[in-house]
Amino acid sequence: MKHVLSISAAMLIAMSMTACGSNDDNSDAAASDTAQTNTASQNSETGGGDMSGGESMDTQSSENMSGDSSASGGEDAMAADEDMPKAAVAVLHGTQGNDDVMATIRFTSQDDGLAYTTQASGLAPGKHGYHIHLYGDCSAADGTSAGTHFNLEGSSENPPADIDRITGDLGDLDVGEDGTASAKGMIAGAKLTGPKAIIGRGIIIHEKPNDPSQPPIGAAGSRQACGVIGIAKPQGGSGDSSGRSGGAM
Ligand SMILES: [Cu+2]
Repeated sequence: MKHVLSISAAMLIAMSMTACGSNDDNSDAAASDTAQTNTASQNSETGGGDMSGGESMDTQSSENMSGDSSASGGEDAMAADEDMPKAAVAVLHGTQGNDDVMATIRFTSQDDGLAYTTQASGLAPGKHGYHIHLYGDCSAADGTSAGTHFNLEGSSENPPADIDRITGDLGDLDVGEDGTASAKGMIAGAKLTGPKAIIGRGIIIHEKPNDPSQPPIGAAGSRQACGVIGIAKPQGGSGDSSGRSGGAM
């Protein structure tokens, strides 16, 4: 009994030393790192293995991070071609009150723009306008956080007064009686990278069709689904170098 008590007391002391070491981190990082390492190895002998594991992981990861950051400057300028975006995807979820709506839109790079295919479900039958919006932000329950339409030609927030087209337009989804729709299209001039990149932007499906007489927004009504465009793995075929692994999808 006495023996157990003395071990527990030793562990308590060791743990309190560790706690002090952690608190000292800010005042003298190098010195307290050394002290922590010593304390940690003592703990592991008396059963404090979890703590020593965690601390040595911390030390390693901070070393790795500093190593990466010093090397990344050169790598950024020469990103491997296989890592460059070749396809993009947006998965849309219904906004508040439209819980059944789902849609997936896939983009692939073409010489003159981006081709896209759309699959949607859970929508009311009829036509629904949908667009690329300025922000990839679906945090608002009604989708308004995605901002206005993304204008590939000039300002999105302040398009010219005489503009005669609907900006960011992906067309109208023609939804059948079963609530589903599929569509294909092309956005001329859009890219996956650079100033006209759509990756990181938002996509909104609206309750109503576009009204061509009301550019640049199209007055398609409330926002029923919202998603963010992200980099996608290329899907087989069409000459991409990673086609050999496309079968895994
Ligand atoms: Cu829209």
